[in-house]
Amino acid sequence: MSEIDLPEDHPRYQSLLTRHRIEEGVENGITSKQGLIAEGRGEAFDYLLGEETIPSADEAARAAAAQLLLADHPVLSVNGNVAALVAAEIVDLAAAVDADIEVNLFNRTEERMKAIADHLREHGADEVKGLTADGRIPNLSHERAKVDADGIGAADVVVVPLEDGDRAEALADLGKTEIVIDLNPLSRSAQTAAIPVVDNIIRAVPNMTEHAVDLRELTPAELTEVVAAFDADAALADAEAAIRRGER
Ligand code: PTJ
Repeated sequence: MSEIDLPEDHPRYQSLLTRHRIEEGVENGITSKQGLIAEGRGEAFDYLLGEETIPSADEAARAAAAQLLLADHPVLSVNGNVAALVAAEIVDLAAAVDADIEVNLFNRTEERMKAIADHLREHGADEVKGLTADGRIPNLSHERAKVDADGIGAADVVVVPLEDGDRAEALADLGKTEIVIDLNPLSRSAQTAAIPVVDNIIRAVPNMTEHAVDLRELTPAELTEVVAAFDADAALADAEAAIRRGER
């Protein structure tokens, strides 16, 4: 039995586990109520994708891992849904690619910032950025624009999972290379990303870590080839086609 009292081979196990973690996130002051709505939207896409990592999403995860290994200063951005769903997995990915972890919220309150930072530390994070908030993303309303100057402010590559389109666009406008994890291939965030990973975050993050471990021995030139071989438009079109076919 698992953390939700269901056998792991239950056909709806992943989806029920995800709901359970999000509910718990709301109860613990980590996830916003809007996060429940975002989760429902994601689930619908995941259902149509067969609740599995399609091959083009796996290629995207591999390119994302290569991009993170090439980065000078990669940062993984964490919101209330990400913290509730994959706190330990984010810590593992950060260790595998030597990235910073930064809390960056759409509905920012000091209480949630602190609850999420504590939750990440409980799951093994040494340092959690985002609370200093001495940097700003231009062209975004005040609260949502707050970043750490030596975190997302100084990053060259940022992983932005489950992000709203405005902020994804504003970060891309700053010239940062964006890796977006979003189950909706039509979302502005996915469309803005250099590397869109159209997959459930609970599969995508551990998958990126596995790829990073496999790619670690490659030279920078070889890693650059992995990134260059990835075609974002083709990956988005493939995910949309898979969703429209809805084959399960
Ligand atoms: O914690 P905060 O305050 O920063 O708020 C975070 C939310 C998620 C509420 C906020 O960023 C938001 O409203 O996001 P949106 O605009 O609803 O977009 C969320 C996107 O994530 C949608 O395109 C969903 O399809 C997608 N999504 C939801 N759950 C998952 C997901 N993608 C991957 N894995 C999921 N589990």
